Parts: sequence; structure tokens; C-alpha cells
Amino acid sequence: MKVVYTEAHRKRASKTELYGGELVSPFECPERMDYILDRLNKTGFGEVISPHEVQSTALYKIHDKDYLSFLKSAWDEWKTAGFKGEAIATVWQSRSMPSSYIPDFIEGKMGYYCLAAETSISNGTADAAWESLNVALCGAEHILSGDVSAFSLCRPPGHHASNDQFGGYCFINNASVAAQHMRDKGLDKVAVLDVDFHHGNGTQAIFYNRSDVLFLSLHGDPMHAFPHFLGHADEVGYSEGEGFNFNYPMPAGTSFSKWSESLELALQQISKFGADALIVSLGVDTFEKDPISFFKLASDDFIKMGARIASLKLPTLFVMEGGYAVKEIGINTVNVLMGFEA
Ligand code: Q9C
Ligand code: ZN
Repeated sequence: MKVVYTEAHRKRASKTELYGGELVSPFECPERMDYILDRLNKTGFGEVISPHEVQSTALYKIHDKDYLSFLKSAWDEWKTAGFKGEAIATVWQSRSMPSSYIPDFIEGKMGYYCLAAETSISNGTADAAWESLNVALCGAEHILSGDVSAFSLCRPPGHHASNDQFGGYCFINNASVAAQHMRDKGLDKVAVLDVDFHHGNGTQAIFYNRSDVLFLSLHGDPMHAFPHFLGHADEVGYSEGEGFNFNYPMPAGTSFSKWSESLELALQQISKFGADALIVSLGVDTFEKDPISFFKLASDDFIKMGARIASLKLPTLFVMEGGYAVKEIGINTVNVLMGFEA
């Protein structure tokens, strides 16, 4: 399996994450990639390749044009305003402020284009987000040209980013743009299976009224887990998209035996849908030692996860999302890929 990777992810080097009322060093850190590459090297798994620049208009179909401009200029505008720290949103249009103006000043724009305050913007963030997208698109190109599988080792991740909001460590929804790119290049039906611990709210919102992209997410119950405001089982899609969105929220302490019951239900839906290709939003924060999550998957379970996904026998693009037990992230991630290939 080809593994698409670029060192350019290092441009995403935020120093602050708002966590429990403190500014801490971000869980979503560059070292995550080092541990995955190290494991790929040690096991000899896959062929690590640098991305070529992919020409695609899919980005502009998934994300709002003004949002993309905002991402590119946010850090400069923040500095120009004279703020000392990294750019963090602090104010939102809440239920009691129903106006339709988009603020001009960066402090207001941050709230408008952000969905959660833990994610700071700093120098290089936008560059890295665009590079990460290109890694996803390059993986999609390999699937389109006939590879049975590929792994886009994206950083920063993407599944929390919606049409016009960043947050949850995500800026551009890599998996969604890859799905759109596959559609644009002639695939009729694409399924996105999100196995990250957190609900893929961005991907769900993007495809909520579409029947050409099936979205399924297995995740911690949003009553207790980020992103808190989406991911319930009764969110089934809207209009054309009704019946094409599936959520499998699960409680704290969920082990692989329980988790895999949801996986089997999701796999059945993907088969029924008749997908031409599968995109897996691959987060390994379901791991028992993940510092910000509450599932109990063991390292060996990730091998079984990969094998079950392979049973669909679909061209499959893995797109990296979360996973914060940094020392074990390589083992867990590569276990999924190895289980898939075995
Ligand atoms: N108490 C991804 O995995 N904060 N994003 C969680 C936990 C945000 C996770 C706080 C978590 C975002 C791609
Ligand atoms: Zn996650």
C-alpha cells in the first residue's frame, strides 16, 4: 500500500491548546507523524511516497470561499491587531444574538469561522492545512488510477472542519474533499467510514443532504464527548440525503467486542449502498491509553479492525485523523493497515 506523506505538516506547530481552563501544549503535535513513520520503517510496511501537486476543484465545492480566505489571512490579521498570543476564538454568535452580519475585525471573524476554542491558529497553520489536503488528494488519485488501497498520512486532521468552520484540530476536511474529488473523477458512489473516537461532525454536515456520499461514524456519545453538539443516532440525513447518514454513538468504557458490533452494522450499510470506493477517516484515539478519549481498544484490536474493513473488498483510501497516545500511535495505525492487507 502506498503511504503518502510530506514533511510540510511541521508548519502546523501551534504552541497552545485551551484545555481544562489552561493553555497546554497541543495534543495534536508533529511528533505524532514521527511515531507513525518510525513504525512504518520498523515493520517495512508500505511504500512511503511524497505527494505530487494534484489539480482539483473539489476544495471549492466542499468549503466556503470566504472561509478559505479567512484561513489564509487569519494569523496576519491577528498579529496586525496587536495580540501577543496565538489566535484563539473567544466569542460566538449565540442563540441570543441572531444577526446575519459577518464581523470585520479578526476577533469577531475567529468566532464566526471557528466551532471550538481549543484549536489555535498560528504561523504556518494554513500552509500545513493545504499541504495536508494535497496528501489526501494524492491518495485519492492513486485509488482512481487503480490501486486497491492507499494511506494518506494527513496532518493536520480534517473531519471536524465543516463547510465554513475550523475546530477540533481541523481546518480543511481532507476526507470530504477526497470524496468529492473521487465523485468529480467519475465514481458514482463514495462511502466515508469514520472510526476516529470523535464524531465526524464536519463530514456529516458537508454531506448531510446528499445521497451520493454515504457517511457513517462510530464515536463516543456526544452527550459526554467532543464535539458535544452533533453525532446522535437520530441524525439520519436530510432531504435527498435522508437515509445516507449513520451514527453509532457509544458509552465510556466501550471495548472492541462492543465497538465491533457497531462496525458490523456500518459495514452492512456500506455493502447495501453499493459504494464504488471507501474512504476511512482513520483516527486511533479509540485506544485504551488515549489521553482525551474513553474507549478501550487494545493495540491488537486495530489489526482486527483493518481486516473487517477489508472484507468489503472496496478500493479503500485511509485518511489520517486523530490519535493522541503518541508513543503507541504508530503501532495502532500500522496495525489497521496491516490487518487490512493480510
Ligand atoms: N476533553 C480529532 O481527533 N478537545 N480531534 C477534546 C477532551 C478536542 C479531537 C477535549 C478534541 C478534538 C481529529
Ligand atoms: Zn478524534
